[in-house]
Amino acid sequence: MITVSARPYAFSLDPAHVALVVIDMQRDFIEPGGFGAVLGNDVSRLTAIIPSVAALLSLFRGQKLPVLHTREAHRPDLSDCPPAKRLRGTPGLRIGDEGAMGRILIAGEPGNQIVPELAPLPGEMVIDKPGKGMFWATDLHETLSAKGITQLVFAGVTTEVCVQTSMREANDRGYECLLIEEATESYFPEFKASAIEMIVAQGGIVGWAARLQDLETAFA
Ligand code: TIU
Repeated sequence: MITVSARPYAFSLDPAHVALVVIDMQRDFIEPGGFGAVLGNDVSRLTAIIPSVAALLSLFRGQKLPVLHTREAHRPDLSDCPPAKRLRGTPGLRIGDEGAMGRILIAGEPGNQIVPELAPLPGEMVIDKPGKGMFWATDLHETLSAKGITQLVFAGVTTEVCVQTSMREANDRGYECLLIEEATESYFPEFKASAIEMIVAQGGIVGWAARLQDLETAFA
């Protein structure tokens, strides 16, 4: 076991049963012209965490620990996109519409690719998920269970939407979850801060949070 300084208390990381999960670091959320932008967000905040996520990926790859990437992605025929999701709000473009990086949030389109700096390596898991949470309508729990993975270290975007939803889903399925603070971001800084506090409150009701440096120190 490796002890990681964390909140609300130290995280006992088990290298034999841990995986890194990088949530939705796809161009749709990180670059102008994608889903994040058409929802009215300034996407530049999210670009800033790419070096921290890259450092976290290097740490796991260097230790030969498993890595999982997710993408929020819908089928081209939109059969996995509920109208309640597609018709929500008044965005300039909706899911499935043609945007600056191809069809918005559709699997296989340029905007749906993970940013090149964080591209998955051969052998790393890549899960397309139609929901905000990574277990909804995916076979991920079976995949992780088959590999004996019981702990998940989280990074990615956005903190209070897909990251927190995925952490909550994972927590209910019995995984121990650790969020790396510099490797996650929100379009709204106050939401990021609040989401982290919600996760670690009440003795870690959803999980733990740690600084990247604390994880690097623990592995050194
Ligand atoms: N809009 C927003 O903050 N997030 C999403 O729509 N998806 C993810 O968080 N990936």
